[in-house]
Amino acid sequence: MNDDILNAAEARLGLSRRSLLQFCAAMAATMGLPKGADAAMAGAIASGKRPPVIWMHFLECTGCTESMLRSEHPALDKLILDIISLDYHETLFAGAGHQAEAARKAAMAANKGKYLLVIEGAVSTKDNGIYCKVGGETSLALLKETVADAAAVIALGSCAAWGGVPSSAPNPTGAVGVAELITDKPIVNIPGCPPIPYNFLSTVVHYLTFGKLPDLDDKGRPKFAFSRTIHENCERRPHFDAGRFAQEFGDEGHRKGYCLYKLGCKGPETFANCPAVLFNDIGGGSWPVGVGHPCIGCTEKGIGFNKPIHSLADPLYITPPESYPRIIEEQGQGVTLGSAATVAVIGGLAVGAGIKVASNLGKNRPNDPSHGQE
Ligand code: FSX
Ligand code: SF4
Ligand code: F3S
Repeated sequence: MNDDILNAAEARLGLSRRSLLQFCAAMAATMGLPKGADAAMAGAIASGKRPPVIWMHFLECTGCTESMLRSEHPALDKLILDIISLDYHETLFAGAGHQAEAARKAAMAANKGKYLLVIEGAVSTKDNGIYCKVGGETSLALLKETVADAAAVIALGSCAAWGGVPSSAPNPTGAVGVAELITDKPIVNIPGCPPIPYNFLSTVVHYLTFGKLPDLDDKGRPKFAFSRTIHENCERRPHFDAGRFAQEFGDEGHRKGYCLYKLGCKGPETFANCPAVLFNDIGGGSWPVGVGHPCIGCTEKGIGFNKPIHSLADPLYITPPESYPRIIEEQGQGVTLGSAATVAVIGGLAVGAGIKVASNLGKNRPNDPSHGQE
C-alpha cells in the first residue's frame, strides 16, 4: 500500500501502521473475507473518506452506545469516530434542543442519499407511536422522515433489530424493530443487548471499503457474526459434553465453571459471536457466560426477554461428539448411554427441558447446510 496513505493514517488515527494493518487483517479474517481484503480495508480507512452517519435513539437504555465507548481494543472508540463522520448523535452531542434538531436536518440536507442511519432502540407503534417522542415528534415519524434520504440503515442492538426489551410481553407501547417498518432501504440488524462493538465497526468498515453491507442471514444479521451458536464456541462446552452442570447459582459446579445449561443458558439456541469476540477489552475481555451468568439469548427474537431466564434452551442441534469423554458419575447423570452429549441433554430433560430437546437431536439449522457441524 502507498506509504503516503499509511503515513497520513498514522497521523490522523494516532495508530502505528503496524496496528492499523493488524487490525484490518483481524477484521478481514473475522468476516471471512478473501485475501487482499485487509489491504483494501486499510486503504479505505487510511483514505480519510468518512461516511456521514446520523445516529438516533428511540426506546432503549443507551447501553449500545455505552458499550461501544467502553471498548479499548486498539482505540476502538477513536477508530469509530475517525472512520465515520458522526454528524448527529443524541448522547454524544454537545448541543441540545432546537440546536440538535437543526443539526439533524442540516446533516440530512448536506448528505442526501449518502448517509448511514444508525437506529438504537425500538420504535413505538401503538396509538400512532405516542409512547416515544424526541423533540415533540414520535419515533415513528422521526424514523420515516430521517430514513427517506438514507443510503442504508444499521439497526444497532436488539431493540432496534427486533424490538428487544421494550417489546417484551405484553409490549404496552407496541415496540417493534426497524425492519418491520422500513422495507425500501438496505438494513442490517446487529442485535445484542448490548451488541458487540466490533460487529458494528466491522459492518461500517465493510460498507466503507466495498460500498455495501456485508452478507446477511435470514434475520438480516451479518453472517460473519451470527452464523454460529454461542454453544459452539463456549469455553464451558466440554463440561456440557461431559455432563457436568451447575445445578444452582453458587453451588460447587457453578464455582468450578461447569456448564450453565440447567440454569437456563440459551447458548444452544442463540446465534452470536460473544464467546469468540468478547466485550470490554480492558482486562482481556469477558462475556456473560464467562463470568457465570447464563446467556439469555439476547440476540434472538422470541428468546431474549421473552423466554423466562430460568427455562431451559431447546438445543437447535445436538450431535454426539466423535470421541466420548468419561461420564462423571458424581453428577448422577448415569453411565449407560454412549454419548456424553446425549447424557447432558437427558440431564436437561430431568429438570424440564421437555420433549423438544429430544426432537432436536441431530437437527440442522433450516436452510443452512453449513450448520450442524458441532
Ligand atoms: Fe436495547 Fe441499546 Fe439493550 Fe440498551 O440502545 S439492545 S436495551 S443495551 O441500549 O437498544
Ligand atoms: Fe456454554 Fe451455555 Fe452451551 Fe453450557 S449450555 S456449553 S454454558 S453455551
Ligand atoms: Fe446476549 Fe448471550 Fe451474548 S445474552 S450478549 S447473546 S452471551
